[in-house]
Amino acid sequence: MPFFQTAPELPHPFHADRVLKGYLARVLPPDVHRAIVPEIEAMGDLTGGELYALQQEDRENLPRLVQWDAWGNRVDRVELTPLWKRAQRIAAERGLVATAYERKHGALSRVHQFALVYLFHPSSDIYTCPLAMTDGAAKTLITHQAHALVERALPRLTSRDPARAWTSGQWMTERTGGSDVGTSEAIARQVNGQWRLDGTKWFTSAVTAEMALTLGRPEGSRPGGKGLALFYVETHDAAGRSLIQVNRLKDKLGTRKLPTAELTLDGTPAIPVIGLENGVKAITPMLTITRTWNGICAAGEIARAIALARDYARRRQAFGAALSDKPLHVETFADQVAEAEAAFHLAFRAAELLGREEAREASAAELALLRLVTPLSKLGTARQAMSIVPEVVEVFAGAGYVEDTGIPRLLRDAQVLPIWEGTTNVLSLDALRAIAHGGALEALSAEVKATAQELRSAPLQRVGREAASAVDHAAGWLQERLAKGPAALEAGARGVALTLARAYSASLLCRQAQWSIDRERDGRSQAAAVRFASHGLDRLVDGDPAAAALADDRPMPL
Ligand code: MFK
Repeated sequence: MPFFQTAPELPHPFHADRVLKGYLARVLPPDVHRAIVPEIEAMGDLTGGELYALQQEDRENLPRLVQWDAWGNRVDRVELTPLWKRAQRIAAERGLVATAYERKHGALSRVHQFALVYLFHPSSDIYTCPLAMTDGAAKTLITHQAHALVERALPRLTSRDPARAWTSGQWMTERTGGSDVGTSEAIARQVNGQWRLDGTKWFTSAVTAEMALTLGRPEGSRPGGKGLALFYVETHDAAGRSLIQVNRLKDKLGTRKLPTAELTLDGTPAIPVIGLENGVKAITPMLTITRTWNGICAAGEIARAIALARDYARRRQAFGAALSDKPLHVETFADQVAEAEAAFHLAFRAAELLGREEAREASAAELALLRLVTPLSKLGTARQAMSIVPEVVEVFAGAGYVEDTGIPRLLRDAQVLPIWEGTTNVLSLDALRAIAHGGALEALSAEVKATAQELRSAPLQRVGREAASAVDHAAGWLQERLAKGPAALEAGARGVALTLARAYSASLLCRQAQWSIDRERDGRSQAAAVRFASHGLDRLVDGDPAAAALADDRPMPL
């Protein structure tokens, strides 16, 4: 009988997820836990069963842009993959956006919502992108009290009825790039009292959305982000005709089921959301939401990668034993598991704080903390996905490099996480912006120190102290760099952001680990905390005068 390797089997995404179950058991009061967990468990049934199977079957399908109908009419219709069509229904019916706005569980409603999203994401072929945008659009319209738009769009954006539900797009990126959005060139003109947009949006979220939030510069306005205005756009008129031209779908490295488009606005009707200036600032509520989704989705994708690799390692026989019994595999894989557990807690802490803000239960310190934890969670978890997922692919070795195992998708889809919604460097600068507002670093430091005080297990106490000392080091470093000027500060921004992200993750993981020791008599979270800290929390780097010579290959006299 010739040898055939056994394929990995996905364990139940909820039942097999010790980290998610333990977290929910700790943070949810018993009545909320009883109410929510069956729903989350059911999402696990779906995402590990029907959706996962469909994802494998659907592997080679791609969305298709149909620009013209048989009679020469420009239609710009996108034909979706079967999984996306199914995901549309599930997302509405299971309230993946609605849960946050129904707010059945007060400040814990975001934890409720994001536990569902965390399980849904890895089997959704990135249907979470339009959902994140939809959530961000709802939040932005509410924040700006754009009453007429809230009345028109919110019931759709938060509907549980698939026939009524809308998704929103976010069109920020132009040919000038997705980071320095203030350079956007789209022009807004008022014609007979109606605002209209002209320009090219170069990299949009899913173009299947019924509406979008976008930026345009009212004619004659000043340059930069302050001269832009935030607009609400619907993509079709009442007769169903497209109000935008879809030039092409992007041919991307990953997220290939997601119909990201390049489009032209040619007199597209638009409604200002809040005034006619400060558009960049006006769209930031959307960024807060989509960055939180990014962190949760990174944690979900990492969990999927770990679950598949763990299962495979138990099946794979090599050199006379299962891979899961090989000491070197065990060492290297445990490193990834520890990083994954830390990433989970950072992502969910952002969700907790957001929920507290929305339920108006957040203190001033928590509000400042939310502003900092949002970029930290986005950038920290995205970088962790980029280190963990390639290691997981390596566990599968050659099989992980072969498309029909489904493993390469994990790698491709992870690579987007540190890119969209702000790169690691852009978000590191955003973290400095958050710190400059005041109160955020102080709140983070106070929380990390309070946690360190509460820990009773000696190994956790050591990690707790290390986290506190990394935060102190970052705070001292910032003071010192402030005195040296903006270039010195900017050069070290990533080091500061990663240090804070890692130290805060370690502290959050310690809190969970102490609970797990006390309540579950389980040492795995403690082991994860110790191992995570052993990878180093402090990522601060001293300025290197040779950096420009190396980066730009300039001559460097000795
Ligand atoms: C699962 C997830 C799915 C995701 C799918 C994504 C598909 C879509 C594809 C894309 O479009 S990806 C590209 C997304 N682009 C970004 O996320 C933007 C990245 N760039 C930034 O975030 C820059 O930092 C920023 C554009 C905001 C910088 O622009 P400016 O004009 O230099 O901003 P400035 O002057 O620093 O800030 C303007 C105001 O906004 C300031 O307030 P004040 O005027 O009161 O001083 C800032 O404090 C405020 N602000 C900036 N960032 C903020 C913020 N406020 C709150 N939160 C923030 N994050």
